Amino acid sequence: MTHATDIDARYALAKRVAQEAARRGMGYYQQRDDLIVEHKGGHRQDVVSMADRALEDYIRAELLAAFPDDGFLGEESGSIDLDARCLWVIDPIDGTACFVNGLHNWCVSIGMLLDGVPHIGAIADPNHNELFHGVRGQGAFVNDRPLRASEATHVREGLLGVGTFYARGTEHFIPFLTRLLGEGGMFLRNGSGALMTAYVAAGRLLGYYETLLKSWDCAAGLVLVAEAGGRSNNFLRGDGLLHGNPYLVACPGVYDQVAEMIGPMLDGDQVTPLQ
Ligand code: 2AM
Ligand code: CA
Repeated sequence: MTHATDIDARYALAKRVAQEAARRGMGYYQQRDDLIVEHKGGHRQDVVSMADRALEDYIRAELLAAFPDDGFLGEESGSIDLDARCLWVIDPIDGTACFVNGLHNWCVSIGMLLDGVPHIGAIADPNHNELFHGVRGQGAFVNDRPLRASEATHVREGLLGVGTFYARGTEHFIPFLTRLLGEGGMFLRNGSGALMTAYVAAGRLLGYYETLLKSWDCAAGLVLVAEAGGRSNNFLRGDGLLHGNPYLVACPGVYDQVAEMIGPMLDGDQVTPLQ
């Protein structure tokens, strides 16, 4: 049985570990010329470094030392007990391509699902000294400030975060961009799905669309968007937890407009995983 106090303790832990992992990440970032970078699946943009692996090991050890019966899913090391009621879903560095190239758009993302629903989120961005955090039903914050999604009612009122990978780029992404620009909208891609999700919760972006995102990139951010009054698609449907799905988060006033630009694949049948 998971009691309310357990949620409080996990929330405090998520914030502390995200901050400490981000602090350690900064150490690697400042020495990034010494990092050996590998390219996953032969794709130049899909990279992993020793920093990713070391930070994931640290995060997994801290979380499971405090809550040994919890489940765990991480980008770099795989899963432990996916059927546990409390399942941590983490990305040690989201925005690795930025990280290895000296661009400041990367963060540590720690989410926790309770009975399959995103419940706790902590996203630490050490380059801007921002910790985005929240708990389902208890609000979401950046540092001490409450998060609120934008009140815009049309895409032309702000910026939309976007992202895509490989094959799906030509299949879905270009037609989507054509529609967005046709409506007077404009896009931004910063390379970190977790940060762009946090920016939707903060009202800085109107929304964020990714043709296929992975669960560790958004498990934390989905809590923040819900608590900030934003909307999201049914991202975790099918085996979205393990293989990802198309992803949309947006303020309530533009969600339907953007969903229409994406078309039925947003909440359609399971997409074929890449690679
Ligand atoms: P990463 O930096 O943790 O790899 C930006 O568009 C987002 O795409 C980032 O959150 C990035 O996460 C993610 N990403 C990287 N490689 C991917 C892949 N092969 N499939 C889906 N998303 C990916
Ligand atoms: Ca990552």
